[in-house]
Amino acid sequence: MHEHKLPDTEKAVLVGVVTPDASRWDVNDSLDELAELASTAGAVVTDRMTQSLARVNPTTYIGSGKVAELKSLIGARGSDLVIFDDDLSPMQLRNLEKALDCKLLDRSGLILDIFATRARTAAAQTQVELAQLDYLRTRLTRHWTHLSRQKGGIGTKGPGETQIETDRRLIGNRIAVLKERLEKIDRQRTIQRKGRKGFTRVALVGYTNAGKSTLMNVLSDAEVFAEDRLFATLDATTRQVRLGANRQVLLSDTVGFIRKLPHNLIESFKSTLDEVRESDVLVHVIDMTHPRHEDHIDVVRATLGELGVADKPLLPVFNKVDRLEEPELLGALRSRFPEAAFVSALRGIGLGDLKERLLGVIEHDFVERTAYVPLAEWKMIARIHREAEVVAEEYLYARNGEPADEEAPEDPIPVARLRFRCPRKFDRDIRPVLKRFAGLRICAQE
Ligand SMILES: Nc1nc2c(ncn2[C@@H]2O[C@H](COP(=O)(O)OP(=O)(O)OP(=O)(O)O)[C@@H](O)[C@H]2O)c(=O)[nH]1
Ligand SMILES: [Mg+2]
Repeated sequence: MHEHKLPDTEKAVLVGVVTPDASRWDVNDSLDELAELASTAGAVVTDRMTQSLARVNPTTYIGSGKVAELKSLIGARGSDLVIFDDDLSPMQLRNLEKALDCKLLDRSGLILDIFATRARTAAAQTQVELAQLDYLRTRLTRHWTHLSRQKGGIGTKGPGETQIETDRRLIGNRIAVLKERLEKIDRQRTIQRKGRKGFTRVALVGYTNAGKSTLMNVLSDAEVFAEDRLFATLDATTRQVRLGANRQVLLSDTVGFIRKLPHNLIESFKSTLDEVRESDVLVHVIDMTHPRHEDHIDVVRATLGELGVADKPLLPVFNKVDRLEEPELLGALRSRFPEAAFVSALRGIGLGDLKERLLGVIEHDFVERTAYVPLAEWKMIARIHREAEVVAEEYLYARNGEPADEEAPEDPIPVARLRFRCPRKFDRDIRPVLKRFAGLRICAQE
């Protein structure tokens, strides 16, 4: 429905390397995902080529014999492009281009390309273009083309051919313009977010295609674009959701994660990902029917770590139970993740339990406090308003401790009594500071 017309699809060869490095994925799993990314970008994968190496070849990624083999394969198939499973260094890229004389893409380039075709809002487009330019800056070569440009699809406002051909300085200028535009968007978003103070904020996170947007839709009656394609969502959407009789939260849906999400993408998606950083609680949506869901969980955790939010309270939600083919898996996951919810966002199964568990996480991680703060300490009062949910506030007069001189007591000072709800972490931070005012004695009302 939202799809633009795809002209002739391009034929792609995928290339991956098997190394003894245990931290790497199995090459076939990795190429499966790369193939999925390639088809999302509009290419058809005709062949896969892998090589076992002690380590990735620093000059040509694969060995020279394999390069020759790849070249004849390209000739025989009439391939349009080669996609490498790892990111190529500018040197590898130059050497491979010389040897293969074919269009080349690497994992990051492909992901950036998909982002470019999917970006719909001005903010997402600016963020993607910035990431693309940053990435392209070191890779300006003749055959380094992006799929989206050929499709002439949505979001092709990325770096056009002419700019690539002109020179890096132009790119530098453009980057400066985009950064400025992003800063402006950032400021607007910060203002918007300020208006949401007082609500508990929950962010949906998870691997791409896990079902975050579908869950968002079913929980909030929102109309968020969900599709069986990678990176359907690039922009954060926020909706109000009722969890219990008198408990509303703000739920945000945001961009999905993937293994090796390019660094410059994380960097430029800062303002979108702020939604995750500033939330109180995370809901981690996992497609339990995906054969690699365990790896997906690890990738999401690592990405959350990179975003600096690894210690936020988190509710795991295993999705797509309706499609589960191995019933044993359900039992195994339930015992490993006793706190998790098991749902089908699509069929609306398990949503009541999910809401209850989410409420439990929220209640568990928030405390209610009362504090007296002199009005002169307005910065402290402002901080509490900013970071906590102030439930009640009143103004009184108080004296500091017992009067030193009974005959001539000091004048009372105006203080605020604040009752607020806050995350435990904020409570820990602010308690020692509030101790300073522990000696305040409220004066009897005159
Ligand atoms: N069978 C089944 N399919 C589901 C369920 N939830 C989501 N899906 C499907 O999974 C696909 C991806 O769903 P989305 O909601 O777009 O996933 P997402 O996590 O938002 O993906 P990105 O925005 O790409 O990160 C869609 O085709 C959904 O219809 C479910 O509970 N059961
Ligand atoms: Mg989505």
